[in-house]
Amino acid sequence: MAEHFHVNTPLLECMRMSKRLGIPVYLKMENSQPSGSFKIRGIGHLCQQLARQSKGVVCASGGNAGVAAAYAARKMGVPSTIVIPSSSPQLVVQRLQDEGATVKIAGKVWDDANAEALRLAETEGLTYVPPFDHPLLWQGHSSVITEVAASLGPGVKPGAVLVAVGGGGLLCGIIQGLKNVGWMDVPVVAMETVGADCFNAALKAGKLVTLDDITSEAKCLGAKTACKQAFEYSQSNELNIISELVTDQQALQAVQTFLDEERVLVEMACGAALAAVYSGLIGRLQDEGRLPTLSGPLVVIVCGGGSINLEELSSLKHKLHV
Ligand code: PLV
Repeated sequence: MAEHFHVNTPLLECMRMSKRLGIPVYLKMENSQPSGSFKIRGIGHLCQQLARQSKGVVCASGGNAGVAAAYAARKMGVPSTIVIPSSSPQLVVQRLQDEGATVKIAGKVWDDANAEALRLAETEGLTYVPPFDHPLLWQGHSSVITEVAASLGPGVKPGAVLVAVGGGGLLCGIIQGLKNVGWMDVPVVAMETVGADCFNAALKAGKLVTLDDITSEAKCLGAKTACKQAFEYSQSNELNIISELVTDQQALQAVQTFLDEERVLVEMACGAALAAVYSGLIGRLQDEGRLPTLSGPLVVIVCGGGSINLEELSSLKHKLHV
């Protein structure tokens, strides 16, 4: 068996974004992972640690965690059951089935699907694979920063890292990675969409909060409650985590600009991070002094996502009037 399931992804200099911002911008291309998103880093690691002897894994997912779990399970010769909410697009079902997963649809949003996955783990004796809240996931995700450090080479440190937040698993992995390579002082800009903003809401409230509903179309950011570790990091004086929101329209516009300029199609969850560049937010944060003048390149985690194709893109454009 391969040592791990993820691949070492390219770190690409992005001339168009660099020109826009007037600073070097690098793209960490997690969309090119075998499962289509960064999720395979953490989930692959967790499955290798916890599911080798398993009679089956079960994962609740907006889409990408499920594809990663199904991919890892297939490679390990273990059956997988993936529970998704009815809000996930139909194309996700097909992708999961292509990976050999048994797909169940439960509830309207991820939290509903998760309740069903936990029930199945209990009643059927399956190994539960959490999509964002587990130290093994964060450890797996942290490899993204180790790779960035290796690609940038000695003496080059990012000015900031730009990342999307759903339940906060990727954010925790990034922070862990920054700690591992001694880059604790690098600010992290953590992006969500309005209506899938559990992390931002927690920061505003000064404690974890559970959203009433997910009203954003960025369904893969749609956890109602952020993980505790992400919130705790946000409260640490040693770290600089800047939480910001964009609208669904801005996230979708960013998906389209990225497709047009970089010829890569990503889903809205990733568009939320890209929108920080295209909407001028990064520049604004610098003008307001909330983000220090960047002493190194901006590293954008292109988290990817498979819940999109041309049909889904045009349906989202129609729905959001973009
Ligand atoms: N998506 C999770 C949680 O959904 C899932 O089940 O796939 N970018 C993409 C493309 C994602 O798929 C996700 C998470 C994120 C960003 C955010 O990552 P997180 O949850 O670790 O903050 C409800």
